[in-house]
Amino acid sequence: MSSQEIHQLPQGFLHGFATAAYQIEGSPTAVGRHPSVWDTYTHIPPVPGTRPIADSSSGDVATDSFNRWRTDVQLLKEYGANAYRFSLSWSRVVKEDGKTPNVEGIKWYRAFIEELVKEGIKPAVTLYHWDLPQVLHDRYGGWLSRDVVPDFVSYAKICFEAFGDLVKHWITLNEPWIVSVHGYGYGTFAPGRSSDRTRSAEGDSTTEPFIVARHLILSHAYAVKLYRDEFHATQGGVIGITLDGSWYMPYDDTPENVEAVQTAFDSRFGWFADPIYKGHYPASVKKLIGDRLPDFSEEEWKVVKGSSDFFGVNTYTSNLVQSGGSEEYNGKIKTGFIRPDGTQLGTQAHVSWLQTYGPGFRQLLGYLYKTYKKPVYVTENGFAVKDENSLSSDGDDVVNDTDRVAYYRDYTKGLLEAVTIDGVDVQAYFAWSLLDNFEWAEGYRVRFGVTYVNYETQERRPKASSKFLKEWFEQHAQA
Ligand code: GBH
Repeated sequence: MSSQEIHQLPQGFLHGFATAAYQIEGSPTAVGRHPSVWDTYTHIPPVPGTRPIADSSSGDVATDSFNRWRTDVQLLKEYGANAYRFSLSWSRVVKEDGKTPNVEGIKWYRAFIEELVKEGIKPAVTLYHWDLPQVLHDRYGGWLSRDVVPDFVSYAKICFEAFGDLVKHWITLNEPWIVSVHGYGYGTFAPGRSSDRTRSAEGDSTTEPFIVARHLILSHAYAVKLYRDEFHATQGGVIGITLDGSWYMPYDDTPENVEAVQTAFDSRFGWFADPIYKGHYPASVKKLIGDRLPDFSEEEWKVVKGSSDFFGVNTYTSNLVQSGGSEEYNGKIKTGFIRPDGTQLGTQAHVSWLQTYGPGFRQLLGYLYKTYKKPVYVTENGFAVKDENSLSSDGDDVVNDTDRVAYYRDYTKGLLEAVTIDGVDVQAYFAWSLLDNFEWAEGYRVRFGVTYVNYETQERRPKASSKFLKEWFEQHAQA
């Protein structure tokens, strides 16, 4: 390989790792933090006797990153990251009234962000990664009420004021589809509302996810408006949203299955992305949800349309799509990994929803760029190795994460081809995750980290995948 052929990622490309507050911080009452809906959900099951979390755990300790943050910054340095995506805990940043700045909490984040910057690591900050202050849920139903919009905007304002001199990359919301559907449809994530009475005592899965989605979109859009009106001129950063989804391909070439692919994209991405980047809902979503899909006023549409500087995407896998599913959040399509000839897309992860398929990643990057015409930020991408959690923490097997290395080899190849061959404007890549951590409803049974965490001692051990990415960043990103 000649020297011209390496360093193909564009100047200024952000490369690093991602985490989220509730999954790593622990210390739920330190520096004036108060409960979020995830504290409540993990401690009080929505229906007595049910187990919302597979191993009955919580984020009370997690990776203890509230105390071990200097170690985490050193890991980032060691891995050659020039950026770190993490989220702020809303209930550490504001007081228990849900509004007033919490000086102690802000001071803690400020010290952390200063350390990152000092080490040459750019902070990419997510304002909301699923941890709504419980007080706002109790006061007016949280995301179910439009009252959440001014509260989110005032929280965002506190963050721009406190950290905006150092933070130049803001992500308003992480995966609003998941918040809406898992939180208020299936009831498998906090606050655990669902029509399924074996999961939840309250909720209406046929309407609530759509109402919640509307308030998420408005909260995002008005926070962006505030940033652009009052902070951008002096702080000069960018702000956008992160959506999640997969690359969808037809199971076979029947017209129904080919059409189902577009419906899959519309339901997973378009429900949020079309309003934000195009200023209208996708036709297939409108048709399917009808008048349960709440519209925006003319004034709101003006704020929503164009409210993201980039397309943030969390993506892990690809799916083969068939028509004829029953579930409307997904556009009534069926997804799978097995082709008609019986072969599967790639290596199966420990979680059922994930198989390795790098070519689909390349295709997805191209699709999002072509469809939404914004620079793409890959804000999460990663793999959970099968049975990794049953390995002994003392042995070397836990750091020899061969399937994760193979995954990253395949996906970084897809990324590079998207950039250099397809001409896709990708400007960031964050691997999920810096550390093994609290994997929501799976608890600590599922590990996504490039660093092994021994949950008894909190010892961190770099896995082979961290070394692979370090070398890949060195070879492909410009200094
Ligand atoms: C990301 O979501 C999250 O942003 C991150 O916090 C998380 O740790 C990471 O994924 C790894 O899971 O069990 O069949 O109902 C990615 C979207 C949402 C995909 C939840 C899997 C559960 C599918 N994920 N979903 S299922």
